Amino acid sequence: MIKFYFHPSPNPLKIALYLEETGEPYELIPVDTRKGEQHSDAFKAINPNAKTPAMLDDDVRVFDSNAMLLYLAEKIGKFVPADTPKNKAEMYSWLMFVATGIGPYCGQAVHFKHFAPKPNDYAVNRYDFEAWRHWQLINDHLANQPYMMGNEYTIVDMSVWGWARVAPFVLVQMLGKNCPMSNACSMKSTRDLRRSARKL
Ligand SMILES: N[C@@H](CCC(=O)N[C@@H](CS)C(=O)NCC(=O)O)C(=O)O
Repeated sequence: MIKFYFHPSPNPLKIALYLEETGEPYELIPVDTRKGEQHSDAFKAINPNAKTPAMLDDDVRVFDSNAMLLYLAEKIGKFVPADTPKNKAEMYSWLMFVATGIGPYCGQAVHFKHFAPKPNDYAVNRYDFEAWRHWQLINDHLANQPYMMGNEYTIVDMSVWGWARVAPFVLVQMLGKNCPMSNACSMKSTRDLRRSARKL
């Protein structure tokens, strides 16, 4: 059975959603990153980068959330688009966009807005600008289609959802009814319907 190393934060939640959506059996192993448990030698043998999420599938280790989504989707065969070059190109592009853009910029925006010991306008403005710019792209992309890949709910939506949940905390001004990014803010692709997402 899959051993899933978890902390309740955006990147691990993408994987929790996939496992819940597919019903794949897994054992959840909490890693308390606030206590520094990610730095133990035992955990670093699974993820040398010392971050959650990670997993062990028998003797196969996988780390980094979007790599894990791809691994699981290929293995289980659910929530992946039809295997065409066009679909694959679109899926890889958006997954990398989340991994290298949404995730890091949102993470740093949160850090400098909410947790930095001293106010630093330069850092806040830099990461806030990029976080907003990245969410604007998602928002525009979802303006005329329900899901990131068009009409089909896939691992790309799960990857975006991990961060969409915390978007109001990242982009403070998004709070409120007149959210200027309504498509991204309400995360069209998972809203209303996904019982697993509501559970997590
Ligand atoms: N690129 C990694 C980033 C993982 C990451 O930043 N995880 C955070 C939780 S969302 C973490 O473990 N933070 C603890 C730390 O940085 O020590 C992924 O997508 O899995």
